[in-house]
Amino acid sequence: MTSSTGFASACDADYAVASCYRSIDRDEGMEIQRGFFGEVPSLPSKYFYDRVGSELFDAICELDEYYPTRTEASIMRESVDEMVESIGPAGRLIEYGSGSSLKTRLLLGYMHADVTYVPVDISGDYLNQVAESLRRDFPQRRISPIAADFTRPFRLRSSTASQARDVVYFPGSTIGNFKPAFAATLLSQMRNQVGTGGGLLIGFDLQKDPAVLEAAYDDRRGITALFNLNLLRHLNRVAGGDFDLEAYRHIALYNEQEHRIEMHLESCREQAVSLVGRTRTLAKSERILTELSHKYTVDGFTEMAAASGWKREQIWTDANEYFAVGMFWA
Ligand code: AVJ
Repeated sequence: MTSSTGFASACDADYAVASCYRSIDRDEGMEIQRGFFGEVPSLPSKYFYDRVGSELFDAICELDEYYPTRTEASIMRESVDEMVESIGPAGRLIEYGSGSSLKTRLLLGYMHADVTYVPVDISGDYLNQVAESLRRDFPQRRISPIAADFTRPFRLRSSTASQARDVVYFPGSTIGNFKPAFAATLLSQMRNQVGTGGGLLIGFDLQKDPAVLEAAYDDRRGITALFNLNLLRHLNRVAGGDFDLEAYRHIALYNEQEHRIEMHLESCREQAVSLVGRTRTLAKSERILTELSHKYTVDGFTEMAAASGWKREQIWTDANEYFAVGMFWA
């Protein structure tokens, strides 16, 4: 099977190999090509989350420097009553990028019994593993996972609960990984998914001392560096890459203009790299952008949400104003 892009022909063998993993489709191949073979090479951060990457991220959440997860969890513990009160006897709680659903367990324990939990995650096998453990721990709760890439429109199963409202749950400041334009698109997609009267419970990281931010994305133990490098191992497996992980160095810098952390992998020497059937040369010290993590102000985020049709109901923050969780209605 040959195609104009040369993608299929070069990767048939890899594609066959990849099929025993979660194989990438043609669009994903094109997306990877556009990024990596662009002027400034970049790679989609969604490829952080294969099984190894998901487990490395769980380890990151335990790090002293990485404050977002524990800070958000403290806000949830503090205000879960108000949050579930606000959600009410909604039909479904739809979590985008659910991962380990660790943070969600608090909500699942307090929410109205009739609420169905719909975890959505790109890592299918990890998702089903987590869903099984949730069913064991919450036997009364309906749990209906969807393996999907939430950055692309996906269909929800038709809802049995007629009157009930749907609420999207998007914790962890994952919204920050998207440039403002795409973040606005995603917020609109969520709004269209739940419809008028639907809700959004979202966690977003707040602007703060750049030294605190850079430490959070470049921890002393080097776990974030492993998480970043694992992206290359995953792409070697599913997209015909031949990255030599020893030949890259992890970099995390705070961009004051754009109010965001930028993670890169820096090439330690001049080297040729093949990926999705094409090859490019990386110069010594040339950087591949692997993740953006935007940081917000409460008012700035409220404005962005309003532009996508969301009305702010309530914002909860921690005492240091490091992190915020917001409830919005469509
Ligand atoms: C899970 C995407 C929110 O951007 O803070 C953690 C991922 N990257 N350390 C973030 C991440 C580096 C994290 N999100």
